[in-house]
Amino acid sequence: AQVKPEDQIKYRQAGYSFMAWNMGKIKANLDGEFNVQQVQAAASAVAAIAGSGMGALYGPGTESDIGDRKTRVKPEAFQNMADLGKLATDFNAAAANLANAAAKGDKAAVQKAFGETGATCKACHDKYRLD
Ligand code: ASC
Repeated sequence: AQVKPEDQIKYRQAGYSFMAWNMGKIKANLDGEFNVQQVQAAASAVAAIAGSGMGALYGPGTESDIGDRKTRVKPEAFQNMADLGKLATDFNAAAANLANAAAKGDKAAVQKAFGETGATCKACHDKYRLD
């Protein structure tokens, strides 16, 4: 099914926003009381979205402002789709590892995997996100 460019942007932004909420919950659990069920639910959500094929949401026409909807993806990301795909694969692997650590209920492992996951978020932001 064809997804309109403005909808691709909307869906990908929703995905990142929802992951950010869940990453924030994991951070709060690492900084405070560790509620293993909340961490598992949050990590599962992040891993599921990371593995949901969001690359399909970077199609033609999604590289610039469309109507009143803005995107912070740098234009050069669309000239480097293979590199973007590699960054996404790294993120997906780290998120899966985070979900595995959470499933074990191992706080130290979650701490490590959370840091590694955040590093893969940042790698893409530094290269391909405006601001
Ligand atoms: C988050 C979030 C990000 C990443 C990034 C990691 O929780 O919203 O964008 O982690 O800050 O450096």
